[in-house]
Amino acid sequence: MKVKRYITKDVQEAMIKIKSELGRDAIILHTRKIKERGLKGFLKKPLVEVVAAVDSIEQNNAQPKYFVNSSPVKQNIIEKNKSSNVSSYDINNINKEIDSIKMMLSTVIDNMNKNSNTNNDGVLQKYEKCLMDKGVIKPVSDKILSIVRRQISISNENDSSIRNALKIILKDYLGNPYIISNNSRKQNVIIFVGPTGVGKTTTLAKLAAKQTIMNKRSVAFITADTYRIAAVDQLKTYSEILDVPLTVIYEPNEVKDAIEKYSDKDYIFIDTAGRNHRNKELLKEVTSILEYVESPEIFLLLSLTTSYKNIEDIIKSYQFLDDYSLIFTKADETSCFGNILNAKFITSKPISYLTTGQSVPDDIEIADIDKIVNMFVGD
Ligand SMILES: Nc1nc2c(ncn2[C@@H]2O[C@H](COP(=O)(O)OP(=O)(O)OP(=O)(O)O)[C@@H](O)[C@H]2O)c(=O)[nH]1
Ligand SMILES: [Mg+2]
Repeated sequence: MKVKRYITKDVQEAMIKIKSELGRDAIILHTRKIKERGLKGFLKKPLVEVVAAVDSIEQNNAQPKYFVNSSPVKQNIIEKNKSSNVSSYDINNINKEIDSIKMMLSTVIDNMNKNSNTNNDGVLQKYEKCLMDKGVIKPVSDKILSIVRRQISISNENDSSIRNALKIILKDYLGNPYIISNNSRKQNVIIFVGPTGVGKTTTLAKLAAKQTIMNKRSVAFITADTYRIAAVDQLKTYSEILDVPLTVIYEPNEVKDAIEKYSDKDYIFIDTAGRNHRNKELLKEVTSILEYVESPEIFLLLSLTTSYKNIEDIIKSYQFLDDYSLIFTKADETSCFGNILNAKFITSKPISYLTTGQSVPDDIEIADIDKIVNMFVGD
């Protein structure tokens, strides 16, 4: 190892000398500014001291290597210097310089990350607005966007890659739709609950019609809605059109016999009276009916025209239900689909169907998750 000290007017001059004298494998061990002593030195520009080293001198036209690397190289130099005449003072200085370069590099990387996150944040804010304009509440959009933020890389992502990440996350968040079971070996008992006028009876008729007309399955209706005179008539009309038997029950315990009566049917659809969700006594009726039904599939219906506050209250009032799926009605009457994400956030229950009009049986579709995601962040 040859170590040489150069004192020149600037670093460039030192490099030229090092290059010509020590060759391209030379490493810079140390640089500092120095001033000549006395008045002369005070008046003159400072000089530069550069200490360079090389294992063996090579061709003169070679480039010197700058020593700005991390620990393995540092270790390498220390190893090499063990057998050389570089003093421990020089090695300490090298270590200090490496540590300060490392600090500088990490500051530069931090700043790069900050800049790219700021750029990503601009795009994310746009999508936050998109979600909130559609009625998604802040905690839900924060939750979703924080996942996006974690998943996109530190580099400056473009709009379409952020949107794709958001789509994947929304899809994952919404999960797979739950559709009424198609188990031909067992009887499927399906019960519809929800607030007044949400579309329970109409939705029941739509789903029953699909089973009987399209799937050629046998169906029966039970209604516990004797609260309004017209309610029985409404379901009776559908039962006649679809040629499906109907039993009206006046007390919850009567549901047991009615189910037994239809033991030969593939599907039994049970309609319940729409109840003011703020009246807990009235809601108990649903609990009582459920006591007599063995493993029913329960659907809670929510209208997409309902405000978030009311959706939240409705969901809370049906907390007594263990397991259910969500049907969103009246999707045709709004462009605010935020409550789909909000309801999912509060309940974590599967989404089943969306109803899209008054027409029986056509205006219903299985929740198409891709379509829902596109409603929020479509192209
Ligand atoms: N626009 C629109 N109207 C709907 C939809 N579903 C149901 N309706 C209408 O909403 C009104 C109430 O529907 P019902 O099926 O009687 O609602 P319900 O929940 O059974 O009502 P109650 O039994 O009184 O609690 C009717 O006029 C339906 O035609 C839908 O998807 N879109
Ligand atoms: Mg009804």
